[in-house]
Amino acid sequence: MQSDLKLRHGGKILADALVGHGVGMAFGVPGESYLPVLDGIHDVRDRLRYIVCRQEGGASYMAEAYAKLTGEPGILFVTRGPGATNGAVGVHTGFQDSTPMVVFIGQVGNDFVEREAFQEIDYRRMYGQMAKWVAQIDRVERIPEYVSHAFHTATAGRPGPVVLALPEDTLFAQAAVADVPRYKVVRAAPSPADMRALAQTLSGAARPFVILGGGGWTRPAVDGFRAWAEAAGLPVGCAFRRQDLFDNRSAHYAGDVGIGINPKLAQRVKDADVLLVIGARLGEMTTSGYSLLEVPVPRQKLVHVHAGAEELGRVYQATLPINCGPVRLVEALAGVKLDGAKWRDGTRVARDEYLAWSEPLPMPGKLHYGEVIRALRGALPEDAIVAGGAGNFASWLHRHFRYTGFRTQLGPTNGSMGYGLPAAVAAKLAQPERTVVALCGDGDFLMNGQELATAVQYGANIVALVVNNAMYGTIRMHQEREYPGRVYGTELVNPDFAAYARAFGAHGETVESTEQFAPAFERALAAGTPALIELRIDPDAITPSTTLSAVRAKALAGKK
Ligand SMILES: Cc1ncc(C[n+]2csc(CCOP(=O)(O)OP(=O)(O)O)c2C)c(N)n1
Ligand SMILES: [Mg+2]
Repeated sequence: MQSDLKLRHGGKILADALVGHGVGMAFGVPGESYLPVLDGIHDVRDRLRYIVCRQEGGASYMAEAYAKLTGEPGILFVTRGPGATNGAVGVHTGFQDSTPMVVFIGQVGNDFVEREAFQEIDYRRMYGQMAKWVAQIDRVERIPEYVSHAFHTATAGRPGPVVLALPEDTLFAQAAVADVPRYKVVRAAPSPADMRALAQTLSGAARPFVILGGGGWTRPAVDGFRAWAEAAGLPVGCAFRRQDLFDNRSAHYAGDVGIGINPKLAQRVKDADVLLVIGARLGEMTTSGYSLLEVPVPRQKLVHVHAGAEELGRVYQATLPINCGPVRLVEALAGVKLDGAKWRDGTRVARDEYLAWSEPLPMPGKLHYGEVIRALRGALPEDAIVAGGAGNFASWLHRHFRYTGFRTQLGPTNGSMGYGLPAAVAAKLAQPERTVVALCGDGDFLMNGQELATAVQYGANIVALVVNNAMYGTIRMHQEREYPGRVYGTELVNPDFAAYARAFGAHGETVESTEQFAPAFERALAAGTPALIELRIDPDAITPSTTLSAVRAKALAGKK
């Protein structure tokens, strides 16, 4: 057998392994540390596209967003120390977002290791807390085994990032080794006893509420859950930045259980007698700072379904912990029939409260940003993807947009700035037939504005909306609340964003009033290039429901 195998260098063995695992796209910034990998991909470039980016922060977000959208592990290539440090932000995002990723990092050769050679870092220590597994492939013959291990680990249980360091000697060395077949996703299933207990707990409920979140969802799981929940008459909310797990147009959708939660929804969660939580970790953002449920034993009966066994009981002791992911749970739910007569009225009220909450309120200035989000609801096709970053500007999106279903939202649950633009670029590259919009803040956008070059280079015709309030508004808001009037370190002097976009070869426009938005957006969609619209909002409009001056006045009054 062995004699039939051809000698290949490590880079080629790795590239062939990726193709074997079904990888169609990888993101990265090149380095001399992994030249053999690029050479290996050169041979398979009709099947595996390496997208060259401008900064590893952008590349790592792209790999993360690609995986979040497609469910396939996101592949990132970065060079040694500087590349690995720049690329960390997307890995941290992937970890908190439970997104499967396989990150490859160039490494000094084993002949120089532990000398603090040029750009040398021990990635096992550096990435230890940000990845499910970090390893270094020290023998060329073992590349197929390590890569297979990496794909299994990234996708099994609670998905997440895996990091593999590639010493130069491993990549340049040659070996005659066999490829391995494509990885399989390992999924635990609930036991029949779990499902009987779940049915019994819900049947006894008077005020049940469901929260969906986390990773590992698929379109059939999302669709299957919706059909089941609607038949059961249950009210459903989505965890922070997971609003696309349940069609927001459904009469059973009650809103997002995240930052800036509808107070009535928060009360509903607190008052629920049974909470069915599927996939969400019940982290700080989803629990309003661990206040919706008491730590460690909630007053509500908690049915907590999570793919990571270690998450169950980590913060909250569930009445019924079930260790499985959403796919197998939804399959098993098909056998659970509930009579929802007791709670149908509650579901109707929850829906009405959501509809009222999601209507834009008046705000200062000529450009009403809430109305812009409302306009987007109507202007976008049903399967459009809206990617958002982190900052107060995103709270209008969370509150006023209606996500129509699986993977119409891309957002970082770790609240990491600079995500929207690269995520949108990756989404457009992965699924070019869909309309993709990035929603960015002025601070947020410039954390990865350079990736407009990547969008132009690959014809990823996304529309970026940049909400300009000339400040790191979120921090300014907190500053005014804690130290009113003592503004420091939060003001921004911005470039002309439209001109910036045009410098890359993208379409750029500035919008200063509500009426200007719809025609500008149409032009942006039709531009035939990536496009950017700067939205100049009144800086006083700090959240969808309050102003900066009101925050300051309240804080000052409190200090008297
Ligand atoms: C990478 C990163 N750096 C810093 C922060 C802290 N932070 C959170 S929101 C924010 C300001 C966001 O500013 P902008 O994008 O202009 O949005 P705005 O709040 O003004 O709407 C900052 C600095 C963060 N979340 N992520
Ligand atoms: Mg801002």
